[in-house]
Amino acid sequence: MAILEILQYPDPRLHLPAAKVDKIDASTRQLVSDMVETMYDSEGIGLAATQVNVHRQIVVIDASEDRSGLRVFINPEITRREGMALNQEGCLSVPGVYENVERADSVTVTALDENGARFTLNASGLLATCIQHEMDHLQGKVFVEYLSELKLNRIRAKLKKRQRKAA
Ligand code: QAP
Ligand code: CO
Repeated sequence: MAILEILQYPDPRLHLPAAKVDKIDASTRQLVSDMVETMYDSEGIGLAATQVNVHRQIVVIDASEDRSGLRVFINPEITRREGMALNQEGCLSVPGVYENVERADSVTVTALDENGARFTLNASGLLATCIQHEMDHLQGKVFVEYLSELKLNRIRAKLKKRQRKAA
């Protein structure tokens, strides 16, 4: 087990697209378990492999209150989207920034689990939001890129200032 380093926006590696996983083997399962540990350690509800600089289609999510709802999605695909909802989002790669994003209110997703078994899940609310947010990461998209240029520039300036202070 290991805590992995999470790329921080605007790291250009956050924009690399993730390739499909073609074989789920011991090293895939090791990565999944490290991602789970990293997500829980940083008190996140979701983490995409892109954020730990692994450009493969793997997402881990636990959107439950009591950290009992862990789900692993390998090669996820959304097969149904319904309704629209505006919800506040955050991101472990953009710490301290929380903004409203409009997304589908409910989705159906099909994916493989860490044992290679295919499953289909109907999700709504926070879980649906999180699935869409994490799947965006696999395509190289970060949630702040849905915001206006004005807001995005303010966020970039804030993050730069913070990175200067940390250095
Ligand atoms: C994505 O994000 C998400 O700024 C997962 O200081 C979030 O786990 C989808 C976090 C909300 C839908 C709704 C963010 C932790 C965690 C921070 C996260 C922070 C510490 C973000
Ligand atoms: Co994120």
